[in-house]
Amino acid sequence: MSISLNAPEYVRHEGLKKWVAEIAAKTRPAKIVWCDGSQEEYDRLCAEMVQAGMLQKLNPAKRPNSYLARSSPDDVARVEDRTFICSEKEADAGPTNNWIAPAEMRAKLDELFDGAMQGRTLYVIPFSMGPLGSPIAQIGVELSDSPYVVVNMRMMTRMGKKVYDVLGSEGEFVPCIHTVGAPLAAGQADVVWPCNSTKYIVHFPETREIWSYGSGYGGNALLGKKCFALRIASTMGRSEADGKSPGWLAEHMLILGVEAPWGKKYHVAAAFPSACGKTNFAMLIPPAGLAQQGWKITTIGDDIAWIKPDAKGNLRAINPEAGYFGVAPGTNKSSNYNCMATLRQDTIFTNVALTDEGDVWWEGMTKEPPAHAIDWQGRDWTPELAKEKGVKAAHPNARFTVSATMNPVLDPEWDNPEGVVIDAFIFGGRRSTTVPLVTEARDWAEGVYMAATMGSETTAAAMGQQGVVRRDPFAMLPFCGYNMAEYFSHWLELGQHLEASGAKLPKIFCVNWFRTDENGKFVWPGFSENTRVLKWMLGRIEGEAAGREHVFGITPSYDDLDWAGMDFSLEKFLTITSIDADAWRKEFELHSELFDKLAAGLPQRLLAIKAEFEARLGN
Ligand code: SAT
Ligand code: MN
Repeated sequence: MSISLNAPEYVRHEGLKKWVAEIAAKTRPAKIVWCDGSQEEYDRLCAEMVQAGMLQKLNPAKRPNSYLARSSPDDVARVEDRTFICSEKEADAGPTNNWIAPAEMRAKLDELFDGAMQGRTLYVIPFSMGPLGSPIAQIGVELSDSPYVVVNMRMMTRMGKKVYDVLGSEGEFVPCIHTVGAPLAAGQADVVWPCNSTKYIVHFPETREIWSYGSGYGGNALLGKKCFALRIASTMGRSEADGKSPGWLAEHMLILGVEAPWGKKYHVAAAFPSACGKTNFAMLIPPAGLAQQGWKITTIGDDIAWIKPDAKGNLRAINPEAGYFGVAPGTNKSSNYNCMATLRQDTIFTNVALTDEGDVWWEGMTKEPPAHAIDWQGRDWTPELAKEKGVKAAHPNARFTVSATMNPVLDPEWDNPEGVVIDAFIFGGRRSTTVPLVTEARDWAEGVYMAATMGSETTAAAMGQQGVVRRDPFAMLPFCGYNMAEYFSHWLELGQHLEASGAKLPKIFCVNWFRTDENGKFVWPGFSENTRVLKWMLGRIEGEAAGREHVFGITPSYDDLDWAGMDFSLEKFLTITSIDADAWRKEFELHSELFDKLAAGLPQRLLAIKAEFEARLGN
């Protein structure tokens, strides 16, 4: 029995309709719903999920129009070992991606998706990554059997009916197919968070397709985010590079605006691995000492940037997303005041704790924990239980989903289809040792080297062991859709291309907020105080701030940072800026390991830079 396609008449794209019909024939849902992105639709789906027990409405007096979702305990983060780049050639995926031959993967997907949506609704979710109609934006359509995905995509992307106007009858779109992989037999009761212990997150870069099976969580299921806006988009940006055009970049970067007291506005894009504070940095409030001078920071994006050179050779960036899917634990009024304000209403929380008042709570939200709460798995929780058994109220990767328009410091340019001109790039990892607070690269290529060799201690954003240092080039290790060695070339070539055309390239900086003392405590207070580092960077761009050269770049001396209103001793400063030669010798060995792994296609320029650094370090 074939089900009715039911396409609304405003959908004029025959190719799209044909594809939806094909996927429906394969997955056999009970019905098809074409999402229009309206408030009514959002409210209706939320109400249905409340009815089904998948969402809980929070106390409207405490948290208006907000909901709590609890995932299955084994579906709480991205699954990197189940993520595949299925390029025709294995070498094109490169040694840092999981690869399976496309034909083999297609056979597997055929089997998995056969009847996978039985008993469920197939939602057709049209979305634009980037402002509708922007020359940098791209369109996607996700077919999903999860209403949770629909409501999250509505906040995370420009989703709905208006996308069809841009798509027209022949426009290009990236097809994204998602199922939780839990078909329902007739009369079978649903579980609260359907998913499957088998998971596949699959990308076909040549045909620009995404297939996701078995998970309902975050980056595994909201396919506009990491799958499209990073893995597929990075391959698009690379493939558009030829002799004439340098192509473009899809990066794991926040974008912020900084207003300097001298009346100039700057834009900075910064890459940090997942759960290393991108959202906090993007919503920074300058500390009083600097705010008084007139420093102001506004948010353009908190996770992903698409960056394209304009006709003048300026790098222009847009935030392809329209909302934030941020880490809740650790967020509070002093770590991120603006974020707490953003989350006051209209938010979906996933895997946080529920208080007795019907509000949310997570570790680090308030100094005093509630005396009792329901934890992220629906069990009773008390501070005693936390103390005695180490039970967490919220999952460490608990998230909030909220629309960007709720952010009180949203930059007025955030939705500008032309994007904003980037003045500086920042790369940062989570390193308790070795890497100093801030380093300016002497030139573009040395900056690419620093970004390429970045290491970071792993976090709860991905399944697997936490706290181990792994190389995370450009914070893109899990997100680059093609060979990482070629990605380095792409960055180097883009710089060369722009330099040759006479454009002024953004400066590149490397930061580390996470150095610890002998007791394992963070030395640098971070958060607002990071504005001091930003101020130094912009001073460098203007040729106003001083710095001193060391082995692999330029760092500020104590007096080069503005300490207005902050008490931070020279001794502490030295702890977080010291460069230990032995530690760096070991660090360079780890760079070698990465370069050995990426040897096929690795730009020789990076090896030459490494040799120079090592020579400067001496033996
Ligand atoms: O799960 S997501 O990929 O959306 C979030 C993250 O890991 O950065
Ligand atoms: Mn991210």
